[in-house]
Amino acid sequence: MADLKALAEAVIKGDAVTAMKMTKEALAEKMPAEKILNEGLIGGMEILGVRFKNNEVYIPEVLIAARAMKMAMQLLEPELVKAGVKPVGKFLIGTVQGDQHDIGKNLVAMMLKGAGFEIIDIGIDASSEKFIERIKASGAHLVGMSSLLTTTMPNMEKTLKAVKAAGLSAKIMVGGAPVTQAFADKIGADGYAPDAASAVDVAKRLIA
Ligand code: B1M
Repeated sequence: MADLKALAEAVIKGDAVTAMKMTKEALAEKMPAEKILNEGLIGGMEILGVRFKNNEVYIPEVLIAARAMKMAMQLLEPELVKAGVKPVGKFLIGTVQGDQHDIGKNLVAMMLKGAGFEIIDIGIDASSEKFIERIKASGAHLVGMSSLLTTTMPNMEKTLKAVKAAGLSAKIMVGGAPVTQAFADKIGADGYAPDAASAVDVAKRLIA
């Protein structure tokens, strides 16, 4: 019988080979893909998210774990599609116009993916028009904007206003090193998170 706790542990350790082997074994035993995803892969990322928040692990560990999860996910995805398992929600994320920093954004995207969200990553230097076009095309429920420069923070407000003016109902979350809760409140964002692990909590709250 597949041991999903051991699978979660392999994800936490970033041991992609073991995570893939265990995922294959669990699928061969006809264990439902959703159970493998929730208790094994997402279970591991959840534990890692708490450790990251508590500064018990750091960015490299999270990146390695996310890679292990991604590789095991590739095995699960066809089964999840067959079983009609829906993602927790669609989360569109990008770095705002004028800003090329994407390490934090990618980390947030990985943690959200680890929590079961479908991620639509529109990359860096994304204009308001690009956000709107891609929100419409994807039907995203949540939109995340990242900014690392004080000079690009105003583009968060610009994009947020443009999204609302376009009549889109997606909830908007902001983050990035210079962004604060006070700034998020000032521009009327629905949510703010200081780090990738908290971003998962905020996204889950906004989608609930
Ligand atoms: Co840039 N840079 N940079 N840079 N860079 C900073 C941000 C800076 C603070 C350095 C400094 O001066 N001390 C400074 C900004 C100053 C300011 O605005 N107040 C700065 C500058 C000035 C610049 C340039 C203008 C430099 C120049 O060319 N003169 C230029 C701008 C380019 C542009 O964007 N147009 C520039 C360029 C670059 C590189 C390309 C060289 C490179 C980026 C590579 C890349 O991202 N692919 C780079 C880097 C690496 C940095 C530093 C060193 C590191 C940023 C980083 O990746 N941190 C940074 C200095 C520093 O922070 N020590 C600096 C790690 C990352 C995991 O953290 O992104 O904060 P962070 O993400 C966190 C949280 O903020 C949060 O979760 C993440 C994980 O916990 N978070 C969210 C992020 N997005 C979120 C979204 C959410 C929720 C949470 O919801 C949607």
